[in-house]
Amino acid sequence: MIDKIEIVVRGGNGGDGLMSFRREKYIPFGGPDGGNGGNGGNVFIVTDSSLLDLSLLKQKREFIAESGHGGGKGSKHGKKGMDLSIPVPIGTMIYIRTESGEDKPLADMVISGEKVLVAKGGRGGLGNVHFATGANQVPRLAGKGELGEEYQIYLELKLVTDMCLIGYPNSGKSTLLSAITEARPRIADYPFTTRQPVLGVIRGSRRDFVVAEIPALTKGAYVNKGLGHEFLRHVERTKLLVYLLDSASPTIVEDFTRLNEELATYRPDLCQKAKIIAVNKVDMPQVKSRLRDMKQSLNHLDMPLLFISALDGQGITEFVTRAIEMVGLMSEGGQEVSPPVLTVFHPKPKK
Ligand SMILES: Nc1nc2c(ncn2[C@@H]2O[C@H](COP(=O)(O)OP(=O)(O)OP(=O)(O)O)[C@@H](O)[C@H]2O)c(=O)[nH]1
Ligand SMILES: [Mg+2]
Repeated sequence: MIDKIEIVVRGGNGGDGLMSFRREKYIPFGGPDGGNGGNGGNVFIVTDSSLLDLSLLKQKREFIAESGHGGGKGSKHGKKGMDLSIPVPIGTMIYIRTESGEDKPLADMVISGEKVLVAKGGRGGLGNVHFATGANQVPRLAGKGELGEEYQIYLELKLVTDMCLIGYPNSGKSTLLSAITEARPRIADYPFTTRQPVLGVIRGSRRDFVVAEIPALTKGAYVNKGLGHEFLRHVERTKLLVYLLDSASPTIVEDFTRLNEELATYRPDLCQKAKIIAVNKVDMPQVKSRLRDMKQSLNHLDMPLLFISALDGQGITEFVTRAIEMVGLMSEGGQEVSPPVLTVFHPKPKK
């Protein structure tokens, strides 16, 4: 998954104005008739809900809109250059690099079809028709088209999902994701099988729900140990955190507490999100005798608690129903963390 990328955007140059004079039979001094050049095309960034990451932009790092056409004879305006739209997934944050090398936030694209102007095309030059005055009826000059704006843009994706599956390595996140969605991540009994976030969709009757598996957290993920830290930012905009615990672990309550601490250290407000605990692998024979004790000790946490087996399907229907219900409640109740309000920044174009 490509979730960070740097690109260069350039508006099209303005077309040049034309210097020309009307020359026709029987009209000996026809006067100036050079038209204006067309404006250069603009570059926009547009959200496309069918995209999951920024990989579409990997091959081509420079995006240049079409230049305006030159002005024509007979005071004809040159054609405007075509605009260029760069598609990005929902959840993309746009930063623009200033001359001092700082990345300033420009927009946070959280709505489908949202469009932001990132580089304006240059204005077309004036044709010599515009320079005619009483004193100068034969203007031998015309305007050159302006250069389009050029910027270096940094794009960073922060997934916008309904729920994120988080947990320690091997807890069964990928198995659960493949049990509840059509996603088919790699499943294996060694740690860190999943090295990138994986998305899946639960098809609901009224709407679909996007589920992400976040690569496993380890102790110290927030200080960049293991893979977790790199991907914790994808948790920021989810509605529901699913803590997936391995029932075979002898320290299941501590597992939860440590996971929670890991998130809190990264960003304290993450702990305020709605949470559900799913205890996985309850099909394992050695777990069955411990289930009652486990239930009792986890009940103290006072949180929605479900016992499941992602492998044989036990408790999965209840889990999905409960999770969707919680996500639905949040969408209606407005508990959802609203996207940060960013100031729209319009730097001066490069000279
Ligand atoms: N018995 C049993 N095994 C399970 C269950 N869920 C997952 N497993 C097994 O646990 C191992 C790890 O499963 P994954 O789904 O890859 O776990 P993960 O959390 O995605 O692992 P990482 O991506 O490495 O963090 C695999 O061998 C699975 O077959 C379950 O409900 N019961
Ligand atoms: Mg996995």
